[in-house]
Amino acid sequence: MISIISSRLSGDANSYIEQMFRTFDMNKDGYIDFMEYVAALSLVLRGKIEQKLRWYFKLYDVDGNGCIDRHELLNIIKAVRAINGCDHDTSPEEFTNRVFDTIDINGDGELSLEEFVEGARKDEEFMDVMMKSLDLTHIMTMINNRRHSV
Ligand SMILES: [Ca+2]
Ligand SMILES: [Ca+2]
Ligand SMILES: [Ca+2]
Repeated sequence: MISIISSRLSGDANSYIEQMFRTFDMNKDGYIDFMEYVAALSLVLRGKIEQKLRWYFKLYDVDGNGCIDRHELLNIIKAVRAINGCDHDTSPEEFTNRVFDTIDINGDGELSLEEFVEGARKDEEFMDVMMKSLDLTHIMTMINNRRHSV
């Protein structure tokens, strides 16, 4: 099962998993230890929406400059779709553009933390994608897998 999922994953999805792994690896030693695993699980299972959104923001801001740009969001959307493997009416590009047009309030082409959190709250479809991006069944399997292969 795991190998089937892995073989379907694109490079986008793999780098997304890498990024997620790094976010969970809080002391940056290259391993997800038990406490980090538990912290990740409890955020995913019991975290409040606001907490999760802040965490997503950190995850999606790949270059860590404090903003999510169009390119970063597009990569995430592609990865989420690759991981969840379902069909959509809109392309990742169309979806990214729509989200940006809706939630980039000051129109500077980047999403600040405030814009991101507010936007996700107001935009049901975007929120849905965000919540799917932490779909445990796939993500935790992959992280667990990765954890043992390091
Ligand atoms: Ca660690
Ligand atoms: Ca960024
Ligand atoms: Ca903005």
